[in-house]
Amino acid sequence: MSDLFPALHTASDRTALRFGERALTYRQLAGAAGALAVRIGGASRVALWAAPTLETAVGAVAALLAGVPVVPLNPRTGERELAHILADSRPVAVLAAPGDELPAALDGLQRVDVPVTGTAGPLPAALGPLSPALIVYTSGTTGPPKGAVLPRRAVAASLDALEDAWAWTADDVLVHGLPLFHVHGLILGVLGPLRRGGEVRHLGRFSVEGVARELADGGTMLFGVPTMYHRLAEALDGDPELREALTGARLLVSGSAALPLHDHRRIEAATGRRVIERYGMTETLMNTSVRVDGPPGAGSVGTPLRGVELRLVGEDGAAVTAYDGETIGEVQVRGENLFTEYLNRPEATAVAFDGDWFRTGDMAVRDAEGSVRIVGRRATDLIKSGGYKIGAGEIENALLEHPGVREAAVTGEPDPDLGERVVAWIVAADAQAPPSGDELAAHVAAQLAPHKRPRTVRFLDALPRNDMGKIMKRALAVP
Ligand code: MCA
Ligand code: AMP
Repeated sequence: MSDLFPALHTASDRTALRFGERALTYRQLAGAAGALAVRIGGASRVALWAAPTLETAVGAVAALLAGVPVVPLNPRTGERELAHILADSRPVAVLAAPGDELPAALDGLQRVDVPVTGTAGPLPAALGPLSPALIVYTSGTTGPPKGAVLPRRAVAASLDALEDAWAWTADDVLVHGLPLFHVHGLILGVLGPLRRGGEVRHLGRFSVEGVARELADGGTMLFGVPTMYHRLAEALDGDPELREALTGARLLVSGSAALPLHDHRRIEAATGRRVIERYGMTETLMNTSVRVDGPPGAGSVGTPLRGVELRLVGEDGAAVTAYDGETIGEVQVRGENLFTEYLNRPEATAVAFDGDWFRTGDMAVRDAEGSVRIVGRRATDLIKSGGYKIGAGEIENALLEHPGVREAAVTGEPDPDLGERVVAWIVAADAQAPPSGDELAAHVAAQLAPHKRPRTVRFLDALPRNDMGKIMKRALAVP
């Protein structure tokens, strides 16, 4: 039935998916997703309304069974961003749960309600390794998000490399509350357990209580972004049940941004369990990880995963040969885990590669054991907030469309909870009557997405500019 999900052949009564009270066994999932796959078979591309529901998981599996490329949509995406994604990816239908309310922008698409019961019909036999599986939108420094085209082989290669690094098996029960429109929550967090034949329990939305409850009730693994581990670390002191639940887990994995040492240490001190970090990207899926059987590595993202070649390239364009924990270079990777292209963006795809090496834009060092430590990013105009990648340029463009804004610059500032916080620097159109910070935040949330809204808004008489008129972002600092 599927090269990606062998466990769907087994018709087993093992639980595959659990979202709160609702669950599906492998037998039920094979039926529901198989039935939907027959309905959408032959479509050129479908969108998936990726709310944190059972239907989103079934819809994604169905599209993969049918060999139909699927574009996950953040249900909170604002008007401007949604219009861009739809115009760029041109899906012919949208998969959604029967009760989901869809915005008017989707009116032109055929709506297909995702079933949670059904009987599988005939499916395409073999699909090529390079045939597109998912198109995941990701922000760059300027302009609207680009669609990373992820082939089937990248999904398989990356998930199998994680099986190797983490000894991930069908016995594992993965717990998380990640959003389902990004690689972390959807590919690792839903397709990962299904490829292993194990179970995923999704919390609907992240909460400390939900994590404690599900880990105490049979969960073996936890996935989260650093903000989630930070919130767990904050709660540990007064919460013996949480401490016990984390202590009992087989594997705690953090990714999407760097987990501060302080949080690593607090969790380890309270539970005796280390948090394992892995490093990935929408375009590359997973590149490195601390191994379950490897040396502990707080502050490190571990070694390259099986099948991933990694090099560091210095300012001079030459590969860094030192394994000294000091010499910094840009991380470049190659392997079957990579995307094939940015949809409709051949120039952007070309610049992203040096031959078959993908330039990640992340700066790192390597120690004598080959462990990688990420030390920064090439582009200052990319902000990681709560594990979401956010481009300064897209927010500036949205702010400039607000009538109360004459000039806008966006920067990231350190934030104890979110890692980085989006900060907007504004020159008001009318200095006597500037718009409020809340109004500008709501404007960005409505145009782009709530997680892209500025958390701090500062008003200036003028933005600092150099002789060429370019905004000097480095001169923008807390007044
Ligand atoms: C607030 N809200 C608003 C506004 N203000 N809505 C509209 N307009 C406004 N002005 C709403 C939000 O929608 C949300 O609603 C609620 O207020 C709280 O929003 P926010 O403050 O953003 O949430 P948070 O609680 O601070 O979120 C923290 C979080 C979240 C849960 C950690 O940042 C998160 O889920 N991060 C995960 C990101 C991720 O998965 N990244 C993976 C990409 P409501 O309360 O109803 O929700 S990276 C990746 O995939 C690579 C491959 C990798 O390496 O993993
Ligand atoms: P995205 O484009 O949203 O998939 O985010 C990918 C980026 O997240 C990478 O290029 C890194 O900058 C960052 N990232 C992911 N995992 C880690 C990690 N464990 N430590 C530091 N940065 C990370």
